Amino acid sequence: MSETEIIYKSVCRICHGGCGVFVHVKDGKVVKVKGDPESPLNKGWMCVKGLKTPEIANHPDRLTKPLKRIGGRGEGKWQELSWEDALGEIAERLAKIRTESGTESVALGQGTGRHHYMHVVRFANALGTPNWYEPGLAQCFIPRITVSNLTYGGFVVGDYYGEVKPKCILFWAHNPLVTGPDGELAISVKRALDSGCKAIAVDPRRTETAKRCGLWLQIRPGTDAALALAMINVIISEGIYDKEFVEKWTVGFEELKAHVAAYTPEWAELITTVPSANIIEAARTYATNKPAILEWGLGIEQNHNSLQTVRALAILRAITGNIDIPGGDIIGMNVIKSYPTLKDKLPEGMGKKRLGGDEFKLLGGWRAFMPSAHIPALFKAMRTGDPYKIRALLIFGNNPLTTVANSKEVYESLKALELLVVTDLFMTPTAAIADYVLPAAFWTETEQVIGYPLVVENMVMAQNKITQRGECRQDEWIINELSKRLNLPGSEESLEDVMNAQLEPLGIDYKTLKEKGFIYPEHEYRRYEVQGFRTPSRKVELLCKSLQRLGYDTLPSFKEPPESPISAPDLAKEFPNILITGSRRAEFFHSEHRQVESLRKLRPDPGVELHPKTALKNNIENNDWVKISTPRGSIRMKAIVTEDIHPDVVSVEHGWWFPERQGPDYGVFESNANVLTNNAPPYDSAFGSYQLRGLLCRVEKEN
Ligand SMILES: Nc1nc2c(c(=O)[nH]1)N[C@H]1C(S)=C(S)[C@@H](COP(=O)(O)OP(=O)(O)OC[C@H]3O[C@@H](n4cnc5c(=O)[nH]c(N)nc54)[C@H](O)[C@@H]3O)O[C@H]1N2
Ligand SMILES: Nc1nc2c(c(=O)[nH]1)N[C@H]1C(S)=C(S)[C@@H](COP(=O)(O)OP(=O)(O)OC[C@H]3O[C@@H](n4cnc5c(=O)[nH]c(N)nc54)[C@H](O)[C@@H]3O)O[C@H]1N2
Ligand code: SF4
Ligand SMILES: [Mo]
Repeated sequence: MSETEIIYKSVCRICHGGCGVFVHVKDGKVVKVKGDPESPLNKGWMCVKGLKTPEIANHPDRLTKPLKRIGGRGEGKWQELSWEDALGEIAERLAKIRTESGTESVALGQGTGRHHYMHVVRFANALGTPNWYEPGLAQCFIPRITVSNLTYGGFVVGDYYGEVKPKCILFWAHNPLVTGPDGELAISVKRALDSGCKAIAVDPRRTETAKRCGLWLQIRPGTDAALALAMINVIISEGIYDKEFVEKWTVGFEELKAHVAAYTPEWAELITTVPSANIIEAARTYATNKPAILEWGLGIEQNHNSLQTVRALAILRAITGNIDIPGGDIIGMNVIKSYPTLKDKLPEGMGKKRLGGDEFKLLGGWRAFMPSAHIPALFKAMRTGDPYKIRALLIFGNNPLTTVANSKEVYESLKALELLVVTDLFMTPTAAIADYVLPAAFWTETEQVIGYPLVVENMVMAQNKITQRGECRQDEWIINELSKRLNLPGSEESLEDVMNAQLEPLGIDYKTLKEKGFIYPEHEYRRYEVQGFRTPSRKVELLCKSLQRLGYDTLPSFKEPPESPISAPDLAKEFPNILITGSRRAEFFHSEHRQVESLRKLRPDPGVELHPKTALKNNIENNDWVKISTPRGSIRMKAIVTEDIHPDVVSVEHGWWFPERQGPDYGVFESNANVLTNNAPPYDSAFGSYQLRGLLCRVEKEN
């Protein structure tokens, strides 16, 4: 007999999200989701992916049982086994490797900020390995978080939620109308733009967001530091900075002023291709329309100068006095306790063994926000055993064959492992070459405390376990079960214990939070007036002495991208266009959702955007299949010829593979952006960021 429909309150987590939702369940299955009009964030709105929750949750291709490889690696022969057997065997093999080669020879991998993110870090510490990675980090968010901490003593996000609305938004390498939420939701940004605030976009593409902006600075990729320095120059030389804030609350202004004197808009025009008149207009608009939000995105981090690029942008906010004011960029209140990552459990001396940690101090050194391994060093150690062999890798929600630079080398690295365990929702090209594949729970099947907006945790929400699919388990459970079998510290604490500990400062437990749905304390603006900024000088550090102590420049500067028409003119004869990769699309999250029919229908084929000038030169027409090549390799995609892109730039989507094709590779090398990208040096000197944007490429019509 069919049950009646039950409606639960929860929070969608297909992306970094925080959309409050109602989940309709019938006969144990999600049948519908709807936005919750009472959620302070989305007020009833949901994006196209979120609305497809039932199709994803109930997808016939979901993994539902633990699998063990029985044929050769990648042969596609699997045996189903019980959790008990799978976890027992994996634990036994891990114990053996740890005893023989030390725990540093076991690595952990994960993807972008999903529910289990901090639990994987906790697992690494409890296990005693310094080697965990995430394909974002150096290329995504760690520069922004670290620089915010160094400069202002806390991470900032745009204040869309208070009574005062922004008068100006500067969207820098960020397209939140498609990619939100990273600290904002697409809908909050849309509302702010609808209210008529001024808006500026810095992007080589005229994105959905840039189309809503009065001013679009069409920048040459990888040159953002030059543009930001020139805007600082204009704001200081025209005296339109916030004098009172600068005098009272910053250090290093005179040094900054002298430093940027040479960085004129004319200087920057030659580097960035943005006309100097537009640079001046952008600087004036941003500095004189207060409060203003500076929305920064990924394009400023996927290059070899990420530290100083991000620093230059951080300084723009401070000299215009937009920090922690209503309608500006606010500093997070972190209303919950930080996740108990057991960092004191990492054995002494292990930090020193972290691959790449010595060289990239702000990624893997002791001053790093969340120390992790440098991906090129880690994958090299899998392949070559230099400086020591990585023998095992446990992956929780990551498809590195699609999301780590230089896919072919990633493949060689993974194949060289003795033990590869992948936990995922679906069989992927990465999972297909694993030894064990474990079925993960989807968001409607998990419990979690969510601090939102990301990193600053001003609001707190509960995600609710509503359904159960097959034998799927949430990653935290899998980690806890392995921890118990390995007798690791912390294994006596359940996930609920951990969540309750996080909620302590709010005086509630997880069960109560679930009933309430969310807690949204009012933001306390300008707390620095009482307690100062959480930096060594208690002020905003325009000049950052902590960086000097680590051997990095205290003031930002520009560096020409290493593979550009200017720095590599000979290579540019063969590869005349500038490549950017990974601009997001609304219907997919990274390499996910290609098997979700209704979403795939919206985007059946991988796309490459190019300018009509490039198309004409190469005899390419809209919708033609084209070959895109770099010195690393070639891929194929369908041409999207558009005026909405810098004439020299070619933009390829990332994350493409074809679940409908045969395993083990599912066509993963055919249209995968990371066949083109480079994981070789030079890297950013502090974070080790490699370049996913601003490389050289060539496009040709396919025969
Ligand atoms: N739908 C969807 N949403 C997502 C994701 C997804 O996969 N799908 N991924 C999530 C994740 S993990 C992240 S990190 C965020 C990323 O979100 P965003 O930061 O908004 O990132 P992108 O769309 O990757 O890039 C933003 C813009 O940077 C531009 N760009 C490229 N190179 C440069 C450059 O050198 N300089 C400048 N100024 N601009 C440049 C691109 O043209 C693009 O329009 O999105 C998150 N949200
Ligand atoms: N060329 C290029 N490469 C990029 C980028 C770019 O712009 N250009 N962007 C980079 C950035 S910013 C990021 S953050 C990374 C993102 O990279 P990843 O987060 O690694 O993204 P995916 O490759 O989609 O891997 C996610 C896998 O996790 C699975 N999954 C989803 N939810 C869960 C869950 O709850 N548990 C488990 N166990 N699995 C789950 C999905 O099915 C999917 O197979 O990509 C990076 N790679
Ligand atoms: S924006 Fe993110 S959280 Fe909101 S509905 Fe879409 S996928 Fe879900
Ligand atoms: Mo990311």
